Amino acid sequence: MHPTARLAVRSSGFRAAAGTARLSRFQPSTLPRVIVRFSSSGSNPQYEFIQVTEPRPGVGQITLNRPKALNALSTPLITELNTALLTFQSTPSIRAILLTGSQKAFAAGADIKEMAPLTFSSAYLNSFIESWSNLTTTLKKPLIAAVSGHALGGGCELALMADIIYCTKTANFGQPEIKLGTIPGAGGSQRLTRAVGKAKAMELILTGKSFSGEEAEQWGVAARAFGSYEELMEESLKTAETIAGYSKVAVQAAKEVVNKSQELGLRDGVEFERRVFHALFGSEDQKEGMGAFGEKRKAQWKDQ
Ligand code: CO8
Repeated sequence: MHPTARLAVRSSGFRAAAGTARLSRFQPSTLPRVIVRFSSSGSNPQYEFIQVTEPRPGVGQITLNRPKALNALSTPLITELNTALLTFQSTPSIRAILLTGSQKAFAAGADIKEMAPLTFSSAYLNSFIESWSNLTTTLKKPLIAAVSGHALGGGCELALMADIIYCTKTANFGQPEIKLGTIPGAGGSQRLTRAVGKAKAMELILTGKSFSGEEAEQWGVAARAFGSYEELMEESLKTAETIAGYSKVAVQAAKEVVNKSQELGLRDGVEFERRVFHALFGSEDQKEGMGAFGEKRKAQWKDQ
């Protein structure tokens, strides 16, 4: 195990048991199974390919940490990522999550060396990469991807699964699978197309050409692009902290309604939004938020 990568989750509030209980849904079944190690007390997961920290109050950070392979997304790495996300999801003190890589690479794609020998029947029968989607379907807390350097193939797709992408202007996004004789397999053809429109997505996916962080911001793939890596990380943390400072109930509802816009037609989407909006009048935090405004004081969220 890489010595610097073995970083236990810091928060004493982390409940590995909760993660373990739900782990089975996250186990990719295709390639060698990874048993995520737990500390001797049995409470804190130990990771080899990611680092997990709590850099700000309420903010959980996952840093992809496979530097020699530019954070190529192997099955063991994805297994650890899913475990860490589940742990954050079930940890009450975590209210927003930041996912990042290194300055050089967010992730240079799915692990080509792992995929090279796969056969159709094993990929198909074992639902290869299906577990990647758990990230989007199970995670209710907001996820910010801070992208510097390469975000290619599966790396670009992983970033696109986040709720917000921040990047450096020089970040290198792309779906180069066509150059490898294959196509995006973790949602790239769908999410990139929704983000940039059919013409641009078709050009990018058919040519495998990269696009910069600056372009990602201009095209609406990234919310913001920054001039330096340091600025990217600082602003990403600030945004995560801002979100972590709001009512959990409202934040989860906001994420849910925005995500529905990607699946529903406008009329159904607006109807869904109104239903959730009405429901929030039943929350204590709506009373607290509007009451605090009237009393000119800071709201004290109860997450109720
Ligand atoms: N998989 C495995 N290893 C990789 C990958 C990768 N995707 N990318 C880089 N590496 C490894 C290299 O093999 C090299 O290892 P070694 O030193 O042992 O030879 C090391 O990382 C450093 O790489 P380079 O020497 O190539 O570094 P450079 O700075 O010269 O180049 C690049 C950086 C441009 C990023 C280059 O490494 C590259 O082109 N990488 C491949 C990018 C790519 O094609 N990504 C798409 C992969 S396919 C994919 O993601 C399909 C997604 C399908 C759904 C998800 C399924 C899980």
